Amino acid sequence: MDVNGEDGAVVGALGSGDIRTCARIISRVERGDPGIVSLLRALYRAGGCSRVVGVTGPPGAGKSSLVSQLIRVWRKRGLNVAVLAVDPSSPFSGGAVLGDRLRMAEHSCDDRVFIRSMASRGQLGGLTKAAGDALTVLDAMPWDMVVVETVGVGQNETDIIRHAEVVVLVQTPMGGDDIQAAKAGINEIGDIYVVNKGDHPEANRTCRQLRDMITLGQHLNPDSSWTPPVIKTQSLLGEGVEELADQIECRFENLRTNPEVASRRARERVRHRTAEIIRDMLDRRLRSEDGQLVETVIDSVVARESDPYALAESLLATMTSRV
Ligand SMILES: Nc1nc2c(ncn2[C@@H]2O[C@H](COP(=O)(O)OP(=O)(O)O)[C@@H](O)[C@H]2O)c(=O)[nH]1
Ligand SMILES: [Mg+2]
Repeated sequence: MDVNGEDGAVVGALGSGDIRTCARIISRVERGDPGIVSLLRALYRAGGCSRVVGVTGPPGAGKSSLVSQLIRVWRKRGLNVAVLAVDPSSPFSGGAVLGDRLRMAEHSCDDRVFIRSMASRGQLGGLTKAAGDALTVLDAMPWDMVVVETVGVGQNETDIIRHAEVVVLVQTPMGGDDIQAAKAGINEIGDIYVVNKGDHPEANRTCRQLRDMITLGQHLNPDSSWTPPVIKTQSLLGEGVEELADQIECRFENLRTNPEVASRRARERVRHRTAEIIRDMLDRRLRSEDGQLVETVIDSVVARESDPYALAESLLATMTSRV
């Protein structure tokens, strides 16, 4: 693949850890700038050296506070950290995102830490696609750890968390019914479970129940080499966070020594990423002149002389004939 001079310079700058370039490129990604594709292609090929950790769970579970504490532990261990906090539920960069900034403010003067928030405002493509691109940028830089924090439980095909190599699922102490509800996500996506707000009286019981559930579901887990641990944390005080960092490390080590599992997971990530890029490409086409084609036949569909399936097929045929 030929990389043009300008892209080459950016790849070089990012490769040497230039934070200003990183911020600038992520802004272009966020705007959905179509001119950035050749750069992203080069970055993907140059990247893949960071460890990408996903932190997910319901809003208010303490993900951002936990990530802030993790940064502290990792910095103490001499690691450089980048964080992408993605909140699909936030239409503007308001509430949650501002909250993240406050929670992570203690790291703002550290040039070995980079924190960026993304919300779903005005991306041309979806937020998931933009987040995937932003991770491609970060992963082409010399960060030891790249964290993607996002809301959810990771069961949706378009989930941002599917970009991560190791997923930490953050829960809070809960009652029996909620535990049942949480069951669906167990073993499906989490490599490590955290019960945050360990100061809550139900915390120990929730940990026990989660452990039982993981043990029960373990025969369904395609990866028998790893039983997801459950860690109790108190992210405001940093309790349990060293252990969490150790377990993240353990899981990466476990994947390194289980190449088949690691490769299956890597292939799954590429599948998701590719599907996401295709959706984005189609979306952009529909907004461009190809989309105008809809207008030329739309009335025949409204009049039921044609149908939306036929319209979709002919549009797709037109688009792919022009690739
Ligand atoms: N009691 C208690 N509150 C916590 C703990 N961790 C976070 N919180 C509080 O929970 C709220 C949500 O935290 P935040 O990190 O923004 O959660 P996020 O939405 O999952 O990122 C904040 O008010 C935190 O102060 C904890 O360990 N114990
Ligand atoms: Mg948060």
